[in-house]
Amino acid sequence: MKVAVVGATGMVGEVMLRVLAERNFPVTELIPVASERSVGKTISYNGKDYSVVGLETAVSMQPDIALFSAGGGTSLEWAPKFAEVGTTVVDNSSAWRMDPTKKLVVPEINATELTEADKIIANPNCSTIQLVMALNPLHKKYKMKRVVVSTYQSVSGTGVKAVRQLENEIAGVEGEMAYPYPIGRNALPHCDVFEDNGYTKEEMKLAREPQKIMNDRTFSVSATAVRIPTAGGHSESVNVEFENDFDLAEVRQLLSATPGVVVQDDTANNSYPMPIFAHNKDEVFVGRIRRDETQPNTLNMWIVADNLRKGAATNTIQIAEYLVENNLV
Ligand code: A2P
Ligand code: 11C
Repeated sequence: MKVAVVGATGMVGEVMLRVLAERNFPVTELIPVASERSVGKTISYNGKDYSVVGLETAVSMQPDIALFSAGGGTSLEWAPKFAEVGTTVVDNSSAWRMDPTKKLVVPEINATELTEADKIIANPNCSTIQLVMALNPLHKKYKMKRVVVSTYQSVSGTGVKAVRQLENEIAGVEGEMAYPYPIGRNALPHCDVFEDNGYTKEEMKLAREPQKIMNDRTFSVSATAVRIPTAGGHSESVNVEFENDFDLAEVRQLLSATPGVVVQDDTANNSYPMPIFAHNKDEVFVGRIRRDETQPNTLNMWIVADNLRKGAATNTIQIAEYLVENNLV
């Protein structure tokens, strides 16, 4: 496969390159793509050096697959140009996610919806992916009515500038601010921009994307998204009300049997998911599984994943793997 990575010099793009190599994705030719500022820079992939090209050049090279993580604006403008020359785009931005003509895919849940005709495929938001990975098997069994989620999101979700802000604050040096306030020793109830309804965009992604991925509008999600001073790994406190009652041992079994999910739930030994454990891993970790004692059929749990891997690069590459394995590119 001739594979373009659009945003190859960015935080997610770098992880994409690493994950492609780790998973032995069948790359015959790699095309690293970034902005005009980076054209000519050298990128190393699988021990070989590659020169970064611009978008125009990349389109002219007609890749089989283009993995995009260069912001929504770039995706909106350039994904259709790649699709026109026959490239299948898997896009990690928010540009196409809620477009009714595009599929929004978490491979473990709905990859079977994909066909050869899908030329632009959307990768969900990081905090959505880890949430639906744990919700989907439980929904199938007990039927969800309502989910209330509060997130604890790492600065790497915002990008390089935010990682630098946190590092500068820890080092006690002045620098450029990614957030309106300090992030060290703080918690910002503010991820992405505010919408007219008082929620942030991040919160509305959590409300809308699960219904599309799970192809079910019978449940609803209410979210509060909070930025905390962790370097990598998003955590979520999740309260789920089901139509049917559940057995806690069975909940643990269902989650343990779900590919891509790991149950880490042994409170007697202080074992529960944390960003420091999830770092650099592809699995979604679930723990603190317990009954909400304030109302019937309701569960509390804690979900952690590496937002740059399963939340972004790995999920994108799993979609590409599915396309290749099923001869859809
Ligand atoms: P560049 O490094 O040349 O700016 P991050 O999410 O870490 O900020 O990275 C964004 C990625 O998207 C980088 O690889 C960046 O390239 C790339 N990018 C940003 N704007 C454009 C653009 N207009 N065209 C192509 N690539 C872009
Ligand atoms: C965050 N979830 O942690 C965001 C990052 O829509 O792809 C990814 C934004 C997106 O801030």
